[in-house]
Amino acid sequence: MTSTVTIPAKPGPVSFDLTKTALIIIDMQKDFLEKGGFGESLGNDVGKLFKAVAPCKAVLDACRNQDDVLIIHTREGHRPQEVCISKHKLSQTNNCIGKAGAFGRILIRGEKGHDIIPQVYPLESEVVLDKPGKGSFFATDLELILRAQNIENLIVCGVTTEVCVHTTVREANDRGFHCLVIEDACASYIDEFHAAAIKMVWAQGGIFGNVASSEELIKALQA
Ligand code: TIU
Repeated sequence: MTSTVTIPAKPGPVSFDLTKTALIIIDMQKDFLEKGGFGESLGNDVGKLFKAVAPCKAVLDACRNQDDVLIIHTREGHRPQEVCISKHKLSQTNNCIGKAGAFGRILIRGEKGHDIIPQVYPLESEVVLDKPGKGSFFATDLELILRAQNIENLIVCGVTTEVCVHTTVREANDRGFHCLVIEDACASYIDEFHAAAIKMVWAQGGIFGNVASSEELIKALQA
């Protein structure tokens, strides 16, 4: 049985069979959204990301109402033993990974700062995917999960637009998954990067995928 929805999007509408669709929410972690975590340690104003929280929650709630949509939450982070961080990543991030922050050791699995913010906290039934890199496919079993569940389409939300969202969309596109990025459910510390990263997805006929607003998606799901 199919349950296909058509969603207005740039550069054109997309039709997704919801039984073959996953929502992937990228890295909505305290480490990126709260003061005293990884994002702030890199010199960013973490308040910039909060505008994505309500749209992300609205998309999550709408997808939770569709029994067919697989829901995946990702978390960027490293093992407590710090064995899966390259010297390069460490030095390029002010050597802050593993150091004490406001919510425990920065970007370390199991610490409070590594966990997802309460507004979009995963349910037991939802997949939580820990990843050591920016992309969600690198060094994870995401592709195995998607293939095993017959997923062809990804609805993508989260932070930050030009880093982990974009890397994931590029990885997914090369693997043949059709990405729909939800513009207002993503955010960046740097406004012009958000705008450019969003346009890069849908430009050139949709070179990496399509882009819709949370309202467009939710209306289509509720129709
Ligand atoms: N620094 C930055 O914008 N982002 C990251 O380091 N990771 C994610 O985007 N999740």
